[in-house]
Amino acid sequence: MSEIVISGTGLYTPPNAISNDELVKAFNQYVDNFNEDNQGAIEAGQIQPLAHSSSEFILKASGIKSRYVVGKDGILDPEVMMPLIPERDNDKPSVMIEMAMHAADQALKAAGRSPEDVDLIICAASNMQRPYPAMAVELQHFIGAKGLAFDMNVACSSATFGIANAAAMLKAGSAKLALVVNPEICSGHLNFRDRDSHFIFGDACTATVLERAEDASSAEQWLVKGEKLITQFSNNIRNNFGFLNRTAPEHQFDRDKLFVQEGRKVFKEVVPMVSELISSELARQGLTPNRLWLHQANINMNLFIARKVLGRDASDAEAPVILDEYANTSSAGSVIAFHKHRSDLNSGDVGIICSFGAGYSAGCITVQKR
Ligand code: CO8
Repeated sequence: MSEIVISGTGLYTPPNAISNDELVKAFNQYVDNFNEDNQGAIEAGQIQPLAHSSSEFILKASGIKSRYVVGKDGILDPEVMMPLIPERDNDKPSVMIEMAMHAADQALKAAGRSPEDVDLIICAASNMQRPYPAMAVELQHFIGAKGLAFDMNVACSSATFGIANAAAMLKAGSAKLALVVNPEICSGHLNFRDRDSHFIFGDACTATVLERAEDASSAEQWLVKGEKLITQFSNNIRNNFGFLNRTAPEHQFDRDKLFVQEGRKVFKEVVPMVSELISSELARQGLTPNRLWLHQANINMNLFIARKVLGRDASDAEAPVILDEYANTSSAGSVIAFHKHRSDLNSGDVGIICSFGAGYSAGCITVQKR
C-alpha cells in the first residue's frame, strides 16, 4: 500500500485583528448600557446586573492576547456585538470558500501542484456557511479541480479527521491528490455578549495537500506515519443551532443557539483524554516526538498535556503556541501551529498534530520529515 505524505500547507489570516483591550472595551460598554437600561429591574431584584470583563483575566485564564476576525466593526459595536458579513450573490465565492481559496493556493504552491491536479477536496470545519450544496464542491468548482469533494464536521477535530480520511482514501486508491481545507469563522457562532466565552475564538483558514509518496515532488514532505481518532459524547461544549430551530420558535434565539460550554469541566475531562491518546499513539509506534503541534484552545491545557506526554515541561519550541495571536480557531489551530513552526526540524524528526474539542473528539496525526 502507498505511503502518504503532506506535501504542502497554507494559511489564510483575515486582515483585521482585535486585541483583548478592544474586545473588553466594547463588552464593558455593552454591560454598562444593559445595566443602565435595566436599572429598575436590577434594583427590584428581578434580574442580575452584568459584570465587566477584563483583559487580565483573559490572558491569565487562556493565554489569548488577540484574534483575527472576518467582520471586526460589528463585533466592537456595543449595539451589535456580532460580525456583520454582507450576503453575496450565489454565483460569487462564498466567504468561507474565499478564505479556503487563499489557503489552498498557498498549500498547492508549496506542494508544487496546480488546482487541476486535485481530485479530492474535503472541507472540514466546525460550522458550514450553509447545508448544501457542499462547501467543498463549491471550492472544487472555483479552483477548477476534478474528482470528488465533500464536507465534514467534527468541531475542533475537523482538520485531523479530514487529514486522516484523506490519507485513507489516497491509500485505498480513491484519489491521487487531496486538498483538506478548514475555513473557520468561529466569530459567527460566538456569543460576544457572554462574559465567559466572548474572548475565546478567532477566524482563520488552513489548507493541507496530501498525496502518495511516490508522486510527491515538493521540497519539503511529511510522511503520515499514523492516525488515531477518537470520540466520546459530551454536552459540555454544544451549539444547538440548526435547521429545526424554526420548528420550536419559542426557543429560536436561546443562548444555546450559539457556542456554549462548561469550560472547567472541558478542561478537566479533555486534558487526561488527550494526554492518554498522544502517549498511547507514541508508544504504539515506538516514537519520541520532536514537536507537539497541539490544538490551540487554552495555554494552560497545552502546558498540562505536553508535560504529561513528555514527562517534563515542554520548551516553547517543542509545543509551539499560536493562540496568543490567533485565539482558538477551532480545527485550524493545530494546523496553523504545524504550518508556522516546523521549518527548523530535520529529516527524520517526528511530530504530532493533535486536535481536541467538542464531541468530545480528538485526533492525532503522527508525521515524520522525509
Ligand atoms: N472577565 C473577568 N472575569 C471573568 C470572565 C471575564 N471575561 N469570565 C469569567 N470570569 C470570572 C468568573 O465569573 C469566575 O469568577 P468567580 O471565581 O468569582 O466565580 C472566574 O473568573 C473564573 O471563571 P472560570 O472558572 O470560568 O475560568 P477558568 O479559569 O475555567 O477559564 C476558560 C475559563 C478559559 C474558558 C477555561 O475554562 C478553558 O479554556 N477551558 C477549556 C475550554 C476549551 O478548550 N474548550 C474547547 C472548546 S472549542 C471546540 O471544541 C470547538 C467548538 C466549535 C467552535 C466554536 C466556535 C465559536
